Amino acid sequence: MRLSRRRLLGSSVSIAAGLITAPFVARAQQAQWSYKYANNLPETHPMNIRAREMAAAIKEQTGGRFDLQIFPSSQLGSDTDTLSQIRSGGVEFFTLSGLILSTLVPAASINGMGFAFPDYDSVWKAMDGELGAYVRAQIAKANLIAMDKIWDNGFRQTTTSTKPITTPDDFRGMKLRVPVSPLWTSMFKALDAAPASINFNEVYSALQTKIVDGQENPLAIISTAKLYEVQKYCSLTNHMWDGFWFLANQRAWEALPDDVRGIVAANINAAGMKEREDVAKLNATLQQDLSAKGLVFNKPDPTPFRDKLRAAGFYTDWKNKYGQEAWGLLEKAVGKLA
Ligand code: X2X
Repeated sequence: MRLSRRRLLGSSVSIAAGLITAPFVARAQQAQWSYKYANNLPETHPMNIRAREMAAAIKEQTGGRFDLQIFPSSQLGSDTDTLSQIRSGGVEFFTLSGLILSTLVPAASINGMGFAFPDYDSVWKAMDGELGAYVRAQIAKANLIAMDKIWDNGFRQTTTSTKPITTPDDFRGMKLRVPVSPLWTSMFKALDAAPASINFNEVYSALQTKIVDGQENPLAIISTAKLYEVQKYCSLTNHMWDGFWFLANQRAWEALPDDVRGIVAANINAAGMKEREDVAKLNATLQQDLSAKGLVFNKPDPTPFRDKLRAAGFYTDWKNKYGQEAWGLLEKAVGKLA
């Protein structure tokens, strides 16, 4: 009786000890910070491939203290929804096109000015230089933190299910999906198209059901989001350069101790540099692959498109909207536009 009672006591003590130590051990192995990173691109896009590598490196370098959870393909909502969530702190990180961010920070669309950047060299010089610094300062005023290195989306090309774009006239009356952004709408209106603002998570089905005839995106997206399945023509219009600011919710960012914040920032910026290389390579080489998948390519002369925008007053209007300081920095990078 005594023995068994002691045994019973002993075992209940060890059970109790187990209950106390088990969660303690688990907590020691768990991250201290678990932050969500949302984006709108497929898992196969270099953005998500580099983000997964980056998350692993951050975990290792912080000794497991920081865990970055990646939510690709607009899993947490459309870009418009996610922009609200990063402002409220519902997500901690978000990569967003500067043009869409311009619904909150007007200056952030400036890199998308029609036919402004001739090549990647001029893009990186401007975005890693004075123009990018100007835009990041505007973003900070909206209580969002933009990492130093903008990630590449790329030079945008036009796809349609109806006909190739060879001259500006081909845009006339065309129902074209554009992202939710005043600059996009304004530019395609100036080209006499009929732009419809649709978030990216609805683009494939909008094309498939022919709610719109066409859309415009870099080749890396046309490929990884399989837009070639629901489009016939791809016209290499190169009409604007678009990039993704890697944004952090300010409160969540400032809650991190300096050492962790340093590790996270360094890895995000390094991953962004690798993503730039991957995307540029894809955008330069995917034409062959997409042709084999059935897309019919052509490359129009950009001059008449630019002339039409100029004649419509597009550049002068936007110069007035951005103001002399921002416009001056853009023209310093790309030459006179208006
Ligand atoms: O919505 C688009 O077209 C995309 C994926 O290119 C952007 O995020 C701007």
